[in-house]
Amino acid sequence: MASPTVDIHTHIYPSSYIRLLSARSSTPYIYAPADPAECPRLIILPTDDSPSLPPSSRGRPIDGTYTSAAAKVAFMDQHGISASVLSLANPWLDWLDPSSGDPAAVARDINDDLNAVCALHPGRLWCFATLPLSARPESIVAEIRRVKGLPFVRGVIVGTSGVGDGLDDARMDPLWEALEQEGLPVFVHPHYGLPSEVFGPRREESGHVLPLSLGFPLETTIAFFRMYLAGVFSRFGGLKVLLAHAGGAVPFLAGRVQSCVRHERSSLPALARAGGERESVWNVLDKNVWLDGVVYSAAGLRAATEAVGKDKVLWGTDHPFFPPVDGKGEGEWESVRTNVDAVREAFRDDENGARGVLGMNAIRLLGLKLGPGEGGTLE
Ligand code: 5CU
Repeated sequence: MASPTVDIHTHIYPSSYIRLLSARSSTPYIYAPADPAECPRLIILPTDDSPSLPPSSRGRPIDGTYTSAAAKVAFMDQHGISASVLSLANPWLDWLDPSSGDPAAVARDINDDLNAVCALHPGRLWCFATLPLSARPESIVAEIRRVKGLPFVRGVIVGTSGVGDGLDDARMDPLWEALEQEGLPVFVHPHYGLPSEVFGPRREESGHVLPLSLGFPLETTIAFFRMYLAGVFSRFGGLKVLLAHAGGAVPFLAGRVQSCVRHERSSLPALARAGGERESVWNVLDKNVWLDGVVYSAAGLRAATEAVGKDKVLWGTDHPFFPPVDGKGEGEWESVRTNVDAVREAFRDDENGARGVLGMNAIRLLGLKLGPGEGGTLE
């Protein structure tokens, strides 16, 4: 039997979330054109809502690939994907204003919705829950405890803003504690990118290329190293984080961060007073970090594997983003093929390593029990 293929990075907007965005008119929102023959538009990134464009051209068309479990499973069948771990796509609930509703109740609806979607395809679909990060800390922790009991939830997804000031904020500690206690891995995913000015005065000429290819992964990179510097992984030694897009530049820059930490004059006296050494970046990568394989190159995958170990890199697609550029979804998606080929090339002489990245590592990390016959056929 072929080895199973598991997609760890695949998004969906369940109906409860679509209702929320459809009721809004500022980012994030869904624009419904007056002509019902036209596709509604999903406007989630700040750069999506440019006043220079008519609303009917802003963002991207949102079709069933973003919202429907049947479309997800059709995509999986088309690509030989045995199982998928669904997550709500950005910007999650980060933007919810607690003064105009109860974020915890909204998160409960979305997580129940996600769990129900997975229940339609047992043995093929699981999910990462979303957290009501603008709710009171007790409510966020209560939702972490509650989703642990939902049969298809295998972790949570968070953006990099945390409860407002980033994932290194001490106010995140009760959340890390609960996630560590419940054994729920945390999928850290970007949304905010970098300030647009860093991309220079001609940035508009290349559209979303710089924010998506560099802004997103560098956002994740910075979020992770801020967590490291704040000692999150020393305080919560059992915390498991899965970093999106192979951790961005984390594998490449870990050594430099480690060196700068060793030489940072301002922290040397404090460390000496504390009688010790800061835990090394490499130790944290070894014990706390998993990376997805959504990096589109063998070179990137090799770096990811070097940084965290070949049993801790997990393949994914980023579906429904990056669809075929010809607008036809029926054939194989080039973005999927590129990520499969990267595994094949990086693990040319290591069939077991390839099997691990393509599926077995996810099965092990998340305790997935695939249905009979779900061997997968991705080659
Ligand atoms: O293309 C995009 O905008 C995105 C996005 O917003 N989120 C994501 O996960 N991938 C691509």
